[in-house]
Amino acid sequence: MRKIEVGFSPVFFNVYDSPNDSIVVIIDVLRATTAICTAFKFGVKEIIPVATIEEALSYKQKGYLVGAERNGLKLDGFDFGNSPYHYMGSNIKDQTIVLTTTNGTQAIETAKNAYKVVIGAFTNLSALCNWLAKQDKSVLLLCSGWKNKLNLEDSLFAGAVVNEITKLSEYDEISDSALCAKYLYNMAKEDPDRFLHHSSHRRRLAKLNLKQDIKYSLTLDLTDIIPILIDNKLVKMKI
Ligand code: 3SL
Repeated sequence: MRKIEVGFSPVFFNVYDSPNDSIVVIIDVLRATTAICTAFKFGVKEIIPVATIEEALSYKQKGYLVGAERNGLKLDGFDFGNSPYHYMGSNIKDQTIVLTTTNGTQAIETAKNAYKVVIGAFTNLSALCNWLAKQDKSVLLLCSGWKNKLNLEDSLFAGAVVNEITKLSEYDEISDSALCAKYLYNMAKEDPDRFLHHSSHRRRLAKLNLKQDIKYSLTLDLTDIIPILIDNKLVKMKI
């Protein structure tokens, strides 16, 4: 039985039937999952997501390249923050990067024992949906939210995925959470940027002068790479 569910924040993970038996899509469009997709587009070999700053620091001390963000800001002493623009340089090609972010890498940690964990962003939407629709598995769209609270942009992206995959394939059950996200997306799809105008994280990033990150993160289909978690490392899925 193939179902589609949306977890509007990581705290919903265990609420769903057998989440560890589903494909879990981690969503943090502003900005962690967009930054991850960007790093793969620019040739990173693998990304090791870690939940804590202490873990990130210990990798840094071992000589790894490390991205670290809290509350939207790059942490001092690390190589990158969480802007997709930090992951566009030739310095990341074929490298291993360690990454910790406020919410996105926590959501990955929550879901790490699922059947498959993949990364979703507007920048890989079509590739992700085409792949999901071909899998004989239930899908849990897990929004990273903000400190365990729902946020609008991740919910919107979850709705975009529900919208697409239900056009491409038949699912046995589309949960109320999935319908809710889809209805939200259908209200917003003509102008997602405008729809998100009053959202809390958009305002937070705008205050930090990160409007170009928002614009980039809402751009569709810049890459067909789907990052997948294998042995606690994100790598480029072989399709
Ligand atoms: O929460 C996260 O993981 C980040 O995406 C937050 S921020 O966009 O870097 O502020």
